[in-house]
Amino acid sequence: MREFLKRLPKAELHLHIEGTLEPELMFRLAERNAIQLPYASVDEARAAYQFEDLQSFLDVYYQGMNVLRGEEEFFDLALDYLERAHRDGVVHVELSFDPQAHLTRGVGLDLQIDGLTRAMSEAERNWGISSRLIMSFLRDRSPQEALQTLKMATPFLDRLAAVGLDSAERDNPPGRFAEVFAQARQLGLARIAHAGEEGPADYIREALDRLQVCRIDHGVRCLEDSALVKELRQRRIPLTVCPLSNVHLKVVDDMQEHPLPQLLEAGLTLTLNSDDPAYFGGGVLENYLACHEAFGWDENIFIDLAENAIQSAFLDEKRRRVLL
Ligand code: ES4
Ligand code: ZN
Repeated sequence: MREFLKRLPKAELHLHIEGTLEPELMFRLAERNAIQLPYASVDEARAAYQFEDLQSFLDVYYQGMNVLRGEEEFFDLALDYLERAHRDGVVHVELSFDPQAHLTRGVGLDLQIDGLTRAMSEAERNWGISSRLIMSFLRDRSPQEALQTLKMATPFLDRLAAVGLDSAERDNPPGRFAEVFAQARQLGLARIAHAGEEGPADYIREALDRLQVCRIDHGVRCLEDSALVKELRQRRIPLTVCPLSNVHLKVVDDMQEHPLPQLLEAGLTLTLNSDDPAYFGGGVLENYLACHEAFGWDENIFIDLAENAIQSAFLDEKRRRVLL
């Protein structure tokens, strides 16, 4: 099965590029910039990746990205990840980044976007892997800051596929960001949002109604609202589900308890993704394999899920046809 899943052309739609920072690269970049890390070794860093919930992960995640200081670090981060993705049989990636987490550390938006997009071009040249960039707003910071960030992104709009919404979900409903999402829409940007991971099903509805998103990141808690499930099914709204992330952040107790079989039974448009592969036990291939092991899914189910991702991607129709 591993060989089959590896060869299956996969697209990854839910990936935080800062969450691909493996401890080995973290140590290299720390050395380059003479930064003191809170870990004595790569092994000690890995051992610290034990989380109780989303917030306890986010604390470690924001700490880790402190080694990203300039264009070169964003380039190294993205190229390192895209090479691993290519080796796992990933043919297209939509990578999110969190500009506010870097702007607040004094790293300019131009450096972030230049480094990431230079790596994306090089990866396409080297390995034929295509990729798009998604700019995410941090929902645990103010809507005003998100508006400023969108304004700063004006010179780079042609390099963005969409805007997203991430970070601590609880008590940060999507509606707070209605204005910035409306402006993004005016600018011609597609919209997605994390919803229904730790937050309630209501946040999924709110993201659909008030942010006009075309995809939901996670969305696993939609099952708590049958009318919402019906709407998601009828509108074929893709859910970018991240099973290993859900286990590591204790959204579910273990893979056996994951609601993916019910989501599939409900006729929803599902995709499998890694979220933060350096922190949650592996990339998109490991997530496919974990589903095979937990649910006994056969090849046909994975063919459908991989096709869902390609159909749901921000791709021009020519590239989509090549990938299907
Ligand atoms: C994130 Cl809400 C969430 N989940 C996983 N990774 C993240 N990175 C930023 N926000
Ligand atoms: Zn995520």
